[in-house]
Amino acid sequence: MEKFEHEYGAEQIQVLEGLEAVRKRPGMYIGSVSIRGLHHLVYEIVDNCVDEALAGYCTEIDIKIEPGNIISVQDNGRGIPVDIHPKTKISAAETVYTKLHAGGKFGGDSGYKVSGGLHGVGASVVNALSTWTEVTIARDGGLFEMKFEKGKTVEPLTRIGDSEKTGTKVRFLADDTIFETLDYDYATLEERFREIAFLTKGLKINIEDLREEPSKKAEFHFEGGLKSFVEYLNKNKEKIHKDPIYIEKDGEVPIEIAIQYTTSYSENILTFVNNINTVEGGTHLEGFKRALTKTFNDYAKSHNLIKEKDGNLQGEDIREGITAVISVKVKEPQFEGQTKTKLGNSNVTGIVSSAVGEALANFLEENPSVAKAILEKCISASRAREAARKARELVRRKSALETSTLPGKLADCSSKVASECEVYIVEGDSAGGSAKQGRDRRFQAILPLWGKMLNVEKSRADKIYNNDKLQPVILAVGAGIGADFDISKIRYGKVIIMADADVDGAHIRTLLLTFFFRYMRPLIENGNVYLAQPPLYKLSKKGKPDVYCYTDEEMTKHLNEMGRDGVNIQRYKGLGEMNPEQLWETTMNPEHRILIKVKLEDAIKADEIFTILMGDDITPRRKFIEENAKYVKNLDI
Ligand code: 28G
Repeated sequence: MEKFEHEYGAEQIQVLEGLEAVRKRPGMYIGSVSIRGLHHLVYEIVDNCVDEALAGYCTEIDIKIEPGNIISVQDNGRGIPVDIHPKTKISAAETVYTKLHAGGKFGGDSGYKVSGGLHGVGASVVNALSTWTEVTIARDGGLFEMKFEKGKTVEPLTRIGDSEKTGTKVRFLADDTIFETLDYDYATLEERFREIAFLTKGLKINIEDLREEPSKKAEFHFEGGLKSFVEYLNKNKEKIHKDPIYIEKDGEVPIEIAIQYTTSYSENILTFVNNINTVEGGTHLEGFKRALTKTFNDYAKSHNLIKEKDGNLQGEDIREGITAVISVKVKEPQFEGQTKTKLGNSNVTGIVSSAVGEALANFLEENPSVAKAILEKCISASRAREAARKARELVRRKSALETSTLPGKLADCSSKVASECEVYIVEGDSAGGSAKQGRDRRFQAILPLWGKMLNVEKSRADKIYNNDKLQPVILAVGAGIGADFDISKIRYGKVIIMADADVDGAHIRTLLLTFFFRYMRPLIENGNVYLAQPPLYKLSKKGKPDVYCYTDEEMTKHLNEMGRDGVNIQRYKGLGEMNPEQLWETTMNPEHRILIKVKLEDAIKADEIFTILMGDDITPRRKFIEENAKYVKNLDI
């Protein structure tokens, strides 16, 4: 109780500061004033609806992006209390919207409001950062409204009519003098609300973007909760067992987990604490992994699926092909790590571990055929890991013995200062030849790629090491792969994929991005991977310098400027059509070239496309090709 009093006092001091502090330093409250911060305003308001749902009173949320970037959020909960505080003479609802932290860390009913981090700063922060806000509440038989401008009350809570219903509706216009942009990204919001709907079983979330006709909209409602989430993540993958394994346990730390194994070789475990994606993992993930490893090993031994003398299956073997979502609710979460997305509460490890251990052991006993199928995969993963280790040692031994372990086809640059060096990965020998002649050899290296395409989707690490197409890439980059990848060893600051703008080019790009994503992810996260952008057209006219165009729009623009008559349009079909000088001028010269830095999202997209194109499941592949047939044709002119 004493602690409560003390901290309440500290809160009050902040209240004195008022919402001006929020407008002065918005970044402190919502992270940034970029589009991310803007989206946070919406999440903040929707979080309040979700809390009301978790408390058991709200079943449906409507979110609208109205023309003019006005956000409207409505729930069918109890409605924010409208009673007037006898001392302050201010309604509870107005207090929530005008006082920093009101209803936050210590007030929340559901008890799972988040302290620290970016969430849970409260509706008052949204109000402070909005040009205007209006709140409508249906409750106690009445309909009430209140209005604010830049966080200041312009109309205190007023009864404007009667209502049989209950609920809260909030509309706000974010302040364009504070945010860099008000242009909400519908896809980003939609994805987050889908996620929240998965995480909040039974809650219906509707989102509609009315800024353009026809409007975009989506409705999310998952009675299966995380089971539906895992099915969604695995929709294009080949499953090893039909129904996800589902674990739900209430208690001091409520836990919900769903697991489903696929034939893929990667591990995909998402973790959430109080609906926040804990990207850096933490104690809940540790507890989960610990139980998974122990339970499968115990089962495998007691059912004679592995021999005592072979030792244990490693955690990574047991996680190969796993898709899992872990969601825990923690009363006072401690977030650690660089991005404050790592759960620190140490008691959570044991709680999750024992809940998972118990439930999983039961599941395996009751579903022996599923247990066997999963363990067969784990055992072959373990064999492959052993083979990969041998292959890796071979590569290492080679590098110790040979003076140069660089691939034969690599035309290296003379500088050895990685930060200033670049390697162009080029498909095909003819383009490779032009690139070699056209480059600035002081800092530009060329690695031509040829040989048969490896299907990373169907390959384990041992095959990757020995693949004739990818091994040169691994050796040239010089930093290993997978768990051994060491970014400090990279030999080039820029790894540039240079491919044609056609189907084959798209194929090699997808392959390389997928490979980097799965085996050299830090390279992408660190911003070292780029796509070269060769021109699509050359316009030439007597007496004028040639003009290179990189898009159709650019071409039309320049064509008009040059007065169309007598202009010769050359369309480049491939890199091989350019002579070395042209390739240097248009695509490799740092002064003129256009490089696109690959973001993690791009790689995730590539990985998804790759799964569809290369995976065993034919239906999504056919669907993808049908849906993209037009695009592919365009690329292939
Ligand atoms: C539509 C957009 C955003 C909300 C509620 C409902 C209650 C509430 C909200 O109470 C103050 C502090 C702790 C109880 C709680 C209603 C209890 C009883 C509520 C929302 C009072 C906040 N009746 N619905 N806040 N608590 N929806 N939607 O903001 O003691 S906020």
